Amino acid sequence: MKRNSYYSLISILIIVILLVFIFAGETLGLFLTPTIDNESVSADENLITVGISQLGSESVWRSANTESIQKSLSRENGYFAIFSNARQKQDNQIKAIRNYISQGVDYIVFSPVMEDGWESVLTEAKEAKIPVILMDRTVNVSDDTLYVTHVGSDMKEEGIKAGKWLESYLKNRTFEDDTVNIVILKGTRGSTAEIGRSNGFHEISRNHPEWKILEEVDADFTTAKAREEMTRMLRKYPRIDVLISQNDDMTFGAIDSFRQAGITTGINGDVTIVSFDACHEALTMVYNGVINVDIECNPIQGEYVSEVIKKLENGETVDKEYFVEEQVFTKENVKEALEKRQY
Ligand code: GYE
Repeated sequence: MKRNSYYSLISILIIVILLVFIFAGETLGLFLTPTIDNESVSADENLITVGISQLGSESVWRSANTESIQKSLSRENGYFAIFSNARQKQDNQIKAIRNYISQGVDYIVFSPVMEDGWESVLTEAKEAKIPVILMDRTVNVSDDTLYVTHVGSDMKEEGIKAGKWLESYLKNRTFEDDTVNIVILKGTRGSTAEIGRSNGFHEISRNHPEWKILEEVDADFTTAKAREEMTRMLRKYPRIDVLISQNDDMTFGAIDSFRQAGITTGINGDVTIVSFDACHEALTMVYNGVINVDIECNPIQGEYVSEVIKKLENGETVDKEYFVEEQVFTKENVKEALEKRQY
């Protein structure tokens, strides 16, 4: 008898420990596999179930994008959203999407870390009749019926804007040997943001034989990687005139390296900086003249995604692509945007 109660006490303890572990794991997001709380779904069948696969949390932009989609697809707005973070790994995204398919969600919203490699998993979603909405970045697939729509930015246009700004800025400036030495910090290789911004910029740089692109290097959209790469490039190249940095987080890393090397940036500085995203911290630097120009990329895409879902729910047709609105910020026009910027 005594022995029995000893065993049941031990079993209860084990169960409690397991439960605490599972609960803590879920809360901290340690388990990648998203779970649907079936009870809550069936308790309110009017909720639209959406599986969201975010690609990571590499930048300020990304956090704002995550907040936007979570806010828009809230319970109050009629959604039951399940979220997973792929930590910049395509495999994790594929796993998350497969999970959503097997759990039979109503919609899948995902931000693909890179463009290639989605044919199989998207075919599985299509066969399961689950509409897929691409947010932020897009995919490269031969059959575009594998997704319903793409809500995001015109990344190529952003690259063109950067090139055009530089073109007019350099018009009345002279450089040693008449060449402008440029380095480019690129985002995650093969991602829409990297491809679009690079292609757009090159469309303009192609017309300028005097623009000498010393190096284009992948710094994965992160501050740490950019700091490392910029420090390396500063040792290698005696004179860098322009930095094109494909997001603000990388710009911050590069500025750290310039400062360490005693090099000034921005208006009247040694290096002209063209950045992308336009988050609050970077816009402050534009205002202070440390960054010359910031090409906005708008992460507030949740409302657009929600609108698309509501349309689909009503049986309406949707466009294949929705672009968010974006501007170009320099010291001259940044003040107002800076005051309003939430991220
Ligand atoms: O510019 C960068 C982020 O895909 C547009 O991804 C997005 C980019 C954004 O990490 O900061």
